[in-house]
Amino acid sequence: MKRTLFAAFIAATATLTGLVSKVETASASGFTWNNSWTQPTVHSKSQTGFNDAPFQQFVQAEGVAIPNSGQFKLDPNNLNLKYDHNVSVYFINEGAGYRNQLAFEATGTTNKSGLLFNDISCEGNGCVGGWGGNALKLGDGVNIGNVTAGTQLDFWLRADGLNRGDSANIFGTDTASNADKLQHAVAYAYNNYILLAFEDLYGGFQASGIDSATGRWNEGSDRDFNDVVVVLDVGEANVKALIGASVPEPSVTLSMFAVGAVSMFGLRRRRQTRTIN
Ligand SMILES: [Ca+2]
Ligand SMILES: [Ca+2]
Repeated sequence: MKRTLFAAFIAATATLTGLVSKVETASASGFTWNNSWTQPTVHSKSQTGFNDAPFQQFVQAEGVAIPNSGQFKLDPNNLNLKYDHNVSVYFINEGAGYRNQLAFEATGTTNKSGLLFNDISCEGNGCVGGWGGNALKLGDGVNIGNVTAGTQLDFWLRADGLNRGDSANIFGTDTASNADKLQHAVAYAYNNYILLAFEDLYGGFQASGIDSATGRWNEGSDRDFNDVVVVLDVGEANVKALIGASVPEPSVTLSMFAVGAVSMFGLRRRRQTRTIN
């Protein structure tokens, strides 16, 4: 059951990624993790006013794929900003024994990169994990400053990087850059923010042993994409532009066609019926 859901999930994502990649120009290749990066100042939600509560519904219990709950799926490798914005990233949750790290890279009219969170370990009520570290509370955020129109944002997870350093696997929002050639990030638009959720284990679902293609170990992945969950504040205008630029999947096209057909009979429906399965 889980596996079937996940297969459908990946198939749908692959379709969307394939279509969007045809108009993709910016590239994140050449990224390297810089061990001299330091943790930016972490602001609590009482300082920023950010409310993490609406996003907790998308944080999955261990081993369970993210359901379709009315959020709009985006291509995590196509997070291009059409408008300037002072960008912040908020920690939502984590369900990982690993002490993960997250970095960003901006390429385009703004070019910079850096660490977002040095130790993604959750403390307090509501944590999926809670397996040591206690570095972040729900809703904690960092600011990466102004990012100008015409910039692509990419994000990189260093899996258990706090412990493993340079020997850790690094997974990006660009699936092609990942050693196991699997998707490790999903993105959704919700409430004028972008939810980004990562899988930190190498290899396919429950795969074990050495991956002969790379010599790296498969890690029995559960592919639950709850190992690092963050929200990006890139501004409402950018989120709306990203939704508008997304190529609808066949199921979405069908539902939109159905809406059109209903409208012909004089009934009004809003575009909120766009859903993805
Ligand atoms: Ca997990
Ligand atoms: Ca996982």
